[in-house]
Amino acid sequence: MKAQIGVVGLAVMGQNLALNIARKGYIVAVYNRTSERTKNFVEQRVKGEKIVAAYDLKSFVESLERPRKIILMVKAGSPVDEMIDELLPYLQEGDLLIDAGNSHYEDTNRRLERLSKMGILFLGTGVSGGEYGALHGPSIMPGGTKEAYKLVEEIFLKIAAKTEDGPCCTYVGDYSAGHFVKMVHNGIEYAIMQAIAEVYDIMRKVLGLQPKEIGEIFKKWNEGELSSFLVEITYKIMEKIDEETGKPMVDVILDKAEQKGTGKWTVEAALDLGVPTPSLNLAVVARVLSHFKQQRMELSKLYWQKPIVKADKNLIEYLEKALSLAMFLAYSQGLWLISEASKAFNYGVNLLEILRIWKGGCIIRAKMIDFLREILKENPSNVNLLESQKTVEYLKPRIEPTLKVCQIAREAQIPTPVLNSSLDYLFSMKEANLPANLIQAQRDFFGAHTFERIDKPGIYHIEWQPLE
Ligand code: NBP
Repeated sequence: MKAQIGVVGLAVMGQNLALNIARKGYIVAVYNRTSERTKNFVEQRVKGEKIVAAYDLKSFVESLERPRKIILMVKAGSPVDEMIDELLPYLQEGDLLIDAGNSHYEDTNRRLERLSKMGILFLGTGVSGGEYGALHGPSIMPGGTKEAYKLVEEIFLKIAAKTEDGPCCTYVGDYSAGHFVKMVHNGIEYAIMQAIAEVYDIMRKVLGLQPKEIGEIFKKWNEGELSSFLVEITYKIMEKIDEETGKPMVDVILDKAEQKGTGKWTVEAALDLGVPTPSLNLAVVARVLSHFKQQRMELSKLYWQKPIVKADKNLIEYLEKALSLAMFLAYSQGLWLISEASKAFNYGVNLLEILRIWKGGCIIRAKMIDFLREILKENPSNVNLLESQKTVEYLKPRIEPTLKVCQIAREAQIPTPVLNSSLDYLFSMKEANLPANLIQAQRDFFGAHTFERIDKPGIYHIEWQPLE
């Protein structure tokens, strides 16, 4: 019997995805560039699942039923192109390639165009949930043609995470919609992670709490409105002890945050499309800045001064509110970006569906998503969630506590880029009069860039000073 689907790339994601599919009753063919990895996988992890290992691409492709369905789970970037080039000689019209890695959406468009000319179907598919999700149920975001999606819909729905609102997989939209949405998912993830880290930092430096105590607070928060995967793993991280030193694990980890690109791409896309996503932007900047460890250590001596640490008895409560405000705004900025991209690139994305498939399996799954869906359901065309009365009622009481948190952090000289930028975003968006009038005047002064007036239509330029 032929295999019903193939997986190329057997690093953490590919292995777990292949096992997940096989455990749902499908026959899965697997291939990896380095045969050693395939061998180890089959010997160590395959236990009775119907997994057929191939050690050359020809026999891998030949082991698949037609039309062939092949999931590529290789490193994003040139490895995807190389794999496609190597597979092409063995493929036939109507076969389907699914790029399930974190590819850049523009690469996906390019690959789609190239492959469609050859009659090969292609799905740019975002998969979130890490290795655990890949094995037990990820959130799956496929984009491309509906025809291509239909070929794998049954398998995807079976392997996806399940919530009371159904499997966490939906046809996201045309072209590179799947990879765009996954990219923004990661951008939101960066912002929420950074906001949590800032809250943790304040608990340590202002309140002098130990990781175990902080873990207890996050654990409690995880039972309330902040209930989410990222808050859950945070309390588990706080509880973890390093076996070598006996210290909290978090205290032996170097404070340099890595990134693989999706956060940066989100910010680039947002700037290109003209959508303000400051919380997401600052989360990327915070990771970049963290890399200057040596400089930070030297500068900390040069600028050292005893910080004014003003604890407030309600600080924990304020922190909870500040984190919920930052989380909400990270989602709302990301959703706005997706909706603008959907218009610009003709994706046809349904934001309610995106939120539904983010309810389970993925890294940004959170109780708050139900609330976001409620807001969006009232008016699905209202892509800027800030305009909803429900949002106003939610955010208004959180402004004061967030402000208090930011003020305390300022006084203690603790950086809070995402908490601050979330507030600044809200303050800017709800400000009827921004000082952009002065920017326009400056531009016109030095570059004759013109400006509009508030009292009559038209484009104006004045002589700000004699030219001589
Ligand atoms: P990696 O991103 O670490 O990639 C390793 C895999 O790519 C191996 O199978 C490797 O084969 C293969 N590969 C490379 Br590298 N260069 C290749 C080439 N030129 N031709 C063929 N194969 C090549 O694996 P991963 O962490 O499992 O992630 C896979 C994809 O899923 C990535 O795009 C990633 O961004 C995305 N993703 C990862 C996670 C996560 O939690 N890790 C979550 C969601 C999405 P080899 O064994 O021969 O070196």
